[in-house]
Amino acid sequence: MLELKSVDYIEERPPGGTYRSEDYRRLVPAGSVPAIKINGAILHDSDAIAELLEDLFPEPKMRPDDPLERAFLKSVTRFHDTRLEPAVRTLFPFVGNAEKKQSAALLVDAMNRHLERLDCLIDPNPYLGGETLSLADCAYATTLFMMEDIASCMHLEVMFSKKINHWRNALHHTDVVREIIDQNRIAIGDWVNSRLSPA
Ligand SMILES: N[C@@H](CCC(=O)N[C@@H](CS)C(=O)NCC(=O)O)C(=O)O
Repeated sequence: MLELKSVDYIEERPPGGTYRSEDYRRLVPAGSVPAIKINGAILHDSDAIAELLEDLFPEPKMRPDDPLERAFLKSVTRFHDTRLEPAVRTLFPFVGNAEKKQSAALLVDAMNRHLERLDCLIDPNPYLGGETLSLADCAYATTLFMMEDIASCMHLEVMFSKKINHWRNALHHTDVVREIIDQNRIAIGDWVNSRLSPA
């Protein structure tokens, strides 16, 4: 969103190198990444950060005025934050753990069931809110690629419907979004490799 809204920012790693460090907890009491320091305040959670950025930097507009449309897109973002992304995170401990492939397969199945529900929920054209990107699209952009990269390194398949694939391609064909997705994929690839062949 910072890139899409052409906001200047500096990206930093958590002090101490990890969100688990005491220094990071002192700075960000919730202890999660991402967090942002803005106008002297610290805020965690992507969704809260995205809403604030939309309020402070309204151009380009990424949240509709119509109450029902706005609430619908919020519900789609919440589906990401409370269902799909947590399902992806359950796979992380299995990367580089070949003997646990059966358990990982069950978790990928669960992830695929969430994708089926998402397919019924949304009707992107080409984005979730229509012709322009919305906050809800931002929630999904990297996750829709990360889940495939993580599953495929365990030789497991993510089942994207035609509708979701079409939307995923539209996101990847959007310049700023593609750059962020591709950077994220490189970082995920490095992490996967470090798990597959630890130094
Ligand atoms: N939906 C949250 C998820 C953030 C999240 O869980 N981040 C992970 C690292 S990628 C984390 O900080 N985990 C540590 C924790 O939550 O205590 C967001 O986007 O801010």
